[in-house]
Amino acid sequence: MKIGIVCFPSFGGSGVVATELGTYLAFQGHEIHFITYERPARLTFFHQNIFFHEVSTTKYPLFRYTPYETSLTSKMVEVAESQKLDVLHVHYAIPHASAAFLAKQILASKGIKIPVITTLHGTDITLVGKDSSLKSVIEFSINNSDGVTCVSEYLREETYKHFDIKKEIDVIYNFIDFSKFSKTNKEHFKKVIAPNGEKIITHISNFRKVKRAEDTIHVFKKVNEKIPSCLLLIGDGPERANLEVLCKKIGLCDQIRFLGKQEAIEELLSVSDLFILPSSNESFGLAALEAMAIEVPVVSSNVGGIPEVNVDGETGFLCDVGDVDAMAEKSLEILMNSEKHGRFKKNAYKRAQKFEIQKIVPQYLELYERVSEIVKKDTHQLV
Ligand code: GMT
Repeated sequence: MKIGIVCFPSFGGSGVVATELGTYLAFQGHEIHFITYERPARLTFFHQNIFFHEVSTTKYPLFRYTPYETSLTSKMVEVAESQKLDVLHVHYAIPHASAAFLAKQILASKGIKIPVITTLHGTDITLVGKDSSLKSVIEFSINNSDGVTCVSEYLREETYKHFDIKKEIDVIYNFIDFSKFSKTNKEHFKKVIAPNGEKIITHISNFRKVKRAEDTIHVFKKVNEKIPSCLLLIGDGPERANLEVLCKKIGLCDQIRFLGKQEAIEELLSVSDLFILPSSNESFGLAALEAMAIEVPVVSSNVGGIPEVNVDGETGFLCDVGDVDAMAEKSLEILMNSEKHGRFKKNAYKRAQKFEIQKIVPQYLELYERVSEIVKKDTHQLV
């Protein structure tokens, strides 16, 4: 198939999922056209089936706000027409789903029928989506997509709860590619980070408020009081400056390393003993799945779709949001008992296998084919 993928190109979860999906499909022989404002962060290589179409915007003194959505729509029309796309798959409702709706109408006026699939990722529904300035457009765009997917059961329920949705929503879980995410021997690296055998605790996020990365630091402080350990904070975002101040305030700058945005996440996870994800909301928790694939147990909050990924008492522990005492206690329970640690590591890996890319991506392909058939038969689509 010829598939257009629209996403945010940054390190955020939705962009990562879209890029990994497109990459896998390209290796399966499909032709993938990424349409976005920058080359996606994880698209760092050349493949003959992958094409990147940059959306460039027009700046004009009259425009107080650059009309990105309009440029994106035009680009979708141009690519769909010139490349003869079979399907457009947009990730994150805003502004991608509404732009895709307009693109579909423009294409229909030219006699071209194209199905639009929208994948909802989380904050497009649970945070941004609830904003009254966006709600009606999101609702309309979802109802007018030919196929809609959510990355967890939780997110599907939230979407039905907060919007008047007339469409059937499929749950297609996020996935993991074990050919990229598997434990590698990085003992030399571990010795540099933890020369005296300290336990390595890791947190990866975009450091937005919703991630509650400060809780990770408070949990770490309590763990470090009991066992020698160090904390790796990977990623970047609006809260980073506050976190650095917090580290100074509690006097743990030497034990906490801010590594910024990293590409070789699997290498850093390979030296990690525990992953902390204390988010106040998380529709899935892709970072937790990536850790589990590399045999790293997860101590997380118990909200959103996280319990669909991290199993309490098996692959890690689930605690109430903000309960840093419980998170520290559970972290110590894992780190201080090598038999339990080993068991949780194995369980985490086994659980991650349920989300193996080979099991999940065919569900998207099946959906593409299903909606393509329906759209082909639908005579109303042409305007
Ligand atoms: O908040 C983020 O990490 C970014 C956001 C995104 O859309 O890029 O992530 C959401 O999508 C990810 C991929 O489907 C999910 O794993 C995250 O749980 C979800 N984030 C939230 O719901 C807060």
